[in-house]
Amino acid sequence: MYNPRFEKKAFKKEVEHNVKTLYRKTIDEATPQQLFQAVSYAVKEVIIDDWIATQDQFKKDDPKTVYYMSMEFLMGRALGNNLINMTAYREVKEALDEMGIDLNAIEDQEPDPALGNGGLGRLAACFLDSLATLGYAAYGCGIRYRYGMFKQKIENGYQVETPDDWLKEGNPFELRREEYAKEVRFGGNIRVEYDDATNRTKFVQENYESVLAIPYDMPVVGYGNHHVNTLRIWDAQAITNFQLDSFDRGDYHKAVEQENLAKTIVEVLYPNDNHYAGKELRLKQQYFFVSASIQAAISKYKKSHDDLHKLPEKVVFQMNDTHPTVAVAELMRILLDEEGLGWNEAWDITTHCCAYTNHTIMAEALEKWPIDLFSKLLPRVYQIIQEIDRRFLIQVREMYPGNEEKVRKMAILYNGQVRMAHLAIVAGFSVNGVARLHTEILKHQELKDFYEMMPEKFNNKTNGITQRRFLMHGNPLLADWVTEKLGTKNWITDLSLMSGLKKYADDPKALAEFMDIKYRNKERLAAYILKHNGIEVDPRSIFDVQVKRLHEYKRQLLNILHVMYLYNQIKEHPEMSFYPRTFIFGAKASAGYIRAKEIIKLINSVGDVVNNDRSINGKLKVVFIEDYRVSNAEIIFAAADVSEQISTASKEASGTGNMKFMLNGAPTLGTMDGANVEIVEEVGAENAFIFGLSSEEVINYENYGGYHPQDIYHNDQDIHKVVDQLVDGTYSNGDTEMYRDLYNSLLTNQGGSRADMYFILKDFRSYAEAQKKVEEAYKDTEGWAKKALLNTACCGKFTSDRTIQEYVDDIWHLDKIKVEVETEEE
Ligand code: 73E
Repeated sequence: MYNPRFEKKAFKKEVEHNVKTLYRKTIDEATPQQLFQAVSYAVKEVIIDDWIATQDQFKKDDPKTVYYMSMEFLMGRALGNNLINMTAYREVKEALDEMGIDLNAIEDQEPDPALGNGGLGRLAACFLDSLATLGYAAYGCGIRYRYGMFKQKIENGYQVETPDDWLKEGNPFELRREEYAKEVRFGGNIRVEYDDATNRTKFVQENYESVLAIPYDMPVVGYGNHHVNTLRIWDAQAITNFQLDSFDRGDYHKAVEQENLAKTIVEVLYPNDNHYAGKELRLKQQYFFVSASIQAAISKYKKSHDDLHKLPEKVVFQMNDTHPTVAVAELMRILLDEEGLGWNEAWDITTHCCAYTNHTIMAEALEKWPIDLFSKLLPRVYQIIQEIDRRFLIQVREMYPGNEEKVRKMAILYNGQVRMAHLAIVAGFSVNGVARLHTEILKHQELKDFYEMMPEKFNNKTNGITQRRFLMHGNPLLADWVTEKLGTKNWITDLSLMSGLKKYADDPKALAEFMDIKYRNKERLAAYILKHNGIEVDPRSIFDVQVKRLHEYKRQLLNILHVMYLYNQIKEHPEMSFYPRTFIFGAKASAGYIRAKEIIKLINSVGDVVNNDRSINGKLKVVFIEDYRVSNAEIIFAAADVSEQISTASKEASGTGNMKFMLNGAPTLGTMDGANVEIVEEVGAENAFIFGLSSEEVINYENYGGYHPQDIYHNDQDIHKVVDQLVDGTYSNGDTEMYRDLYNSLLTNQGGSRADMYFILKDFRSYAEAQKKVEEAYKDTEGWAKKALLNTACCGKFTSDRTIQEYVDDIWHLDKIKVEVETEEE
């Protein structure tokens, strides 16, 4: 047994006790939410012991620690995941059953912590899970947003956003750690002083505003190893509390301002995925959590070490995209101004502590802060960046004498802007992409100049996902089947073992079992859809799924145009054989992204028409799942037959949803983009459906002025018809303007952007053919089962455990920890 405190009798008693002391109620009287709280506190009790044991072990072993700095951690619900990782899920489920409590219903009471937008934030969460499971010392460093990703409602086909008040009932798993608060300063001016005693120039920030950063710690439980790391997210509080004496001193205005600053800074997650909005508040958020986290890391280090020069032996800061890149300048500032080191020493330490991950080449996502905004908000940090840039450009000129074009292309400060990616590359000792293709594009296109100058920094780390959440928790039926077939549970921490399933690819009984599990998961999703959408879908139909953020480059528009084409086909040829299909979408659009919202409306409109057309006998259904998030994602992946990964080649750096589908036995229908390339390599081209332009072709078109979608529109009657249906009222009750913008975006150049810049019409035929192959393949029941099973069997590479081990081996060089706890035999 993992821990005697999960022994049924003891656990039940603990839950009863919690209901009593928290709410003065009995189990029968408690509401589901109160039961959730009581159960969570009982679980937390056990976690805390392991958490303490882990921290004690850290003190003994003094391991090197990674600080994973990220604006986003899309953790998803904690209760079920913690139980799984403590190997107590079953016992607790049974204990609660005996009390007449349904664990699933209790889990549903937990708000989904959604402190992230999409892939980037979820990757951070998977990484924390793997770091703890592999036994490495790690902190996640981020922001405790008061409101996370908005909740999405669909009203009359349109997306409506409502605030995500995730903390309203209290978060049972967090600990407020007032005693580790740090001050963070903004604005003001820098006074330069000469200190005769030390012979040094001193930089003193004056007239600044400041806030107090208060850490909240959340446990990150490793699987079955008693290892508990910490996700430390920062809340903001005013330093000068709103006191009368400051009013008397005439500081009333400042007191109010600081109150406001503290309140606004952590108020809300910016809901933009793959997009830079350039808002001052966003930069405040970045500096706020970065400064607090680095201060905390340095104070911790100094408690048991006295030589800051050796900081890189114990500490590494991994920057999750450029969002936390002020970290390099902040670390320099602390070393220079607070610790009194010289520039060269400080630079040597910084450039051995900081590493950078690039997640996107989308131009609109590049962070380029206006210098006037930046220097006003962070005057000292800005001075330091100027000096970093000055010294870097000397190197560039040395290496490329007379080549001022290089200087312009590579400078950190250029054209009135601070280019954060350049700062991250210059100051980081490692620059990595997130899939092989993406890293190659970085090296040879986007970051070519930097790669030529410092090739040793560049490396690839193909993303991964945690099988603990996305198979064990999300798909218990398949998880149990895998354990039975492999004869071991070891795949839970060693996903390469999944290859042992390959031998069942020709075993009719195993294939039938596999597809039966898929069917039961489809029934579960069908029930969810009926409950939430009021739409009846047939679990025998092909569940064709595209769930991810809504973005033009992800091409949900291609998918829905193809649905419109299929509908036309069925209407025009009612006798044609057609295997019933359910197209399932789930996607949030950033609140200000108008075109993305039009696409959501279009999907819902097509659904309305198609789902209500009795003449097609239910052959086609279109479902838009509201409020796509981690908790319903788990149910969706488990039930998918087809995984739509159809981004314009070169645009999706990796994708991670693709891996979750694969793990759950859904073949990929996709382009040769991001990690799809490696998925196909692992599973074999015969077990995927690949279509469309290659990344090279796309990049070539882009470099030579695009292509002419009008040619396709005029020459292909099916495409012509579908595109026209955007403006002939078919899906808009006769309104010819509702989708005019989408129509125009496909056919005409507009301002800065080219017609059909995501190559939707260009790839349409090839996509439709691949879809036809999916249908043919699905009709062959056993052939399909084999493909599906092989996807699960070949997914071993895509565990975040593998990714994290590569980060450790090549970048972080962390020490493994073994947490010793006294328990009975496990
Ligand atoms: O391809 C995905 C990738 O799998 C990429 O688009 C995403 O990161 C995932 C994890 O590596 C991503 N998100 C962002 N940039 N890349 C981003 C940019 C700005 C704000 C929020 C998110």
